[in-house]
Amino acid sequence: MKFKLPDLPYPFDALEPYIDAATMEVHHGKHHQAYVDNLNKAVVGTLLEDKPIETILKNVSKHGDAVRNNGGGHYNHTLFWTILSPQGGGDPSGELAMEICENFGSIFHFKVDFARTAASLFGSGWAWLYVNDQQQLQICSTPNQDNPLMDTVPLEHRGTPILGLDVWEHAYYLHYKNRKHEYIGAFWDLVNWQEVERRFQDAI
Ligand code: MN3
Repeated sequence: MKFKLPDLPYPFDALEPYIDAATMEVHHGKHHQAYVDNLNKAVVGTLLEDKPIETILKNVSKHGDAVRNNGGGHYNHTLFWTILSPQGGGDPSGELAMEICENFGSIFHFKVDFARTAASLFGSGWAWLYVNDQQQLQICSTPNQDNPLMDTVPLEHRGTPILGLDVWEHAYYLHYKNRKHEYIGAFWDLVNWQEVERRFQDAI
């Protein structure tokens, strides 16, 4: 099988108390595994088997819903695990911090904008910080397992994601129940800004 579930870079309980071990175990071992399995089923015997996931998503309009939903699910969760860390939290620094301040006014305003975007998403989806074609940092949300790489999202929301927050109920419901705002607030205590900075440098 071409696509594989990546190992989590930390134990299931490493993100407690912000994200509980039971949620991480189901989220990684069941939900992400299912996206990988269903993506493999959708691409087996096709030319897509040999393409990187990013390339597939950039042309996803040419493929079916199974590739869009499961390819997006695989890419999004793979990114998500890496931008969380038990040593995360605090604020970004360096060039990323300067760019965030330039685009959003301050780190604080960026966090408020991002959290508002995540909280106001109706139904399942993701909030993103991404670099657009003009090399600007932007915030958007996407429904389901879509993301800014996909040629199916509106042009103004396209780019390279560098930070993403899963706001599907499966990401928080066991621990937070309907308290989505608390989950979004706790996210900031886990963000691995070094990894976000690395992705930012790759994107520009
Ligand atoms: Mn998820």
